[in-house]
Amino acid sequence: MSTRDRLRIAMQKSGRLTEPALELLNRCGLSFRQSRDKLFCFGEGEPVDLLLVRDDDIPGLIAQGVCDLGIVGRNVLSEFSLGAGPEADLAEWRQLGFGRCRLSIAVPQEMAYEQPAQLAGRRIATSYPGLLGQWLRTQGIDAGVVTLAGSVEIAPRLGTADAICDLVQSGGTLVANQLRETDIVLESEAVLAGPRNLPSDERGDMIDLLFKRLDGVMQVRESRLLLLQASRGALDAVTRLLPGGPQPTLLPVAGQPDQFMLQALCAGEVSWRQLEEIKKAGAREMFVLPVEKMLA
Ligand code: PRT
Ligand code: ZN
Repeated sequence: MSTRDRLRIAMQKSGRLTEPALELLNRCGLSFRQSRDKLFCFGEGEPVDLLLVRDDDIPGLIAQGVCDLGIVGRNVLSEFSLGAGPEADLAEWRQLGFGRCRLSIAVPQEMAYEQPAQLAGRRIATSYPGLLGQWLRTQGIDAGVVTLAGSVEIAPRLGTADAICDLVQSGGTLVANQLRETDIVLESEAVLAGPRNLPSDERGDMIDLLFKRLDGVMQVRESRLLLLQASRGALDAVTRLLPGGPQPTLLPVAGQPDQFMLQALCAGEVSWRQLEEIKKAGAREMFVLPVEKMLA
């Protein structure tokens, strides 16, 4: 196989998305040789390699065809797509459930802010001029956009802006800078990005396989398998209390014709309280197990 027969995925070299992205790829059965501080990681087993770069470079590397896919925040991907021409047609192929944050407008705490219209004629500092500009247009607001590469949150105190548009997670940074979040411009999380038209060769097959594994991993990530025993008479009451998920499976218990083993896939955590309720309805021998893999 020549190098380009192998799939190449771009991901952040060192930052918030690095650990969870690697963990997710590992869960998809991909492992890599070479230490993480190197630029390139060679895939062992499957023909999938990693390119470790700054997150801001990831959409461009996909658009240029240097990488087939990339793991990047929606904020970075959308900002790139707004700035790039139509020839760079990138798609968000999967949402990955980590790196969650929001791109928000924030104003000084003392400002009597009630609605976006009050931003008209003001200067808003941001590292996301494309996304902010788009939001301002949809709101019909004419405001000044001050583009900064970093430290956006101190702009109002420095007097270089009246408000900011920046990423927020816990909100701690805003509070520390006497700012208040007012409007959400974009909800973000890490996504698997790629060209809208995926290759149809061996790399395309590998992408298909990766998507299927990812779907399995994402589906079971929060899932729990609930196992319990109940008598025939209690089955209805017990089943009614089961938290979500598809129909449970019933198995007979050898030598006890009135007893059943019930197995149910639950979409999320099963709490102690839920278990206690199900037990009250007649269940015994209850187990809650994490689900590691699933292939539909
Ligand atoms: O070196 P490189 O360019 O690759 O890294 P980077 O510094 O640009 O990125 P990094 O690692 O900080 O973030 C990577 C991605 O993580 C972002 O593009 C987002 O998609 C996502 N993410 C999730 C966040 C946050 N949460 C986050 N809280 N990115 C940045 N922040 C910053 C934010 O800019 C602000 O300064 O954290 C501060 C706010 O956090 P709270 O918790 O105080 O609200
Ligand atoms: Zn960056």
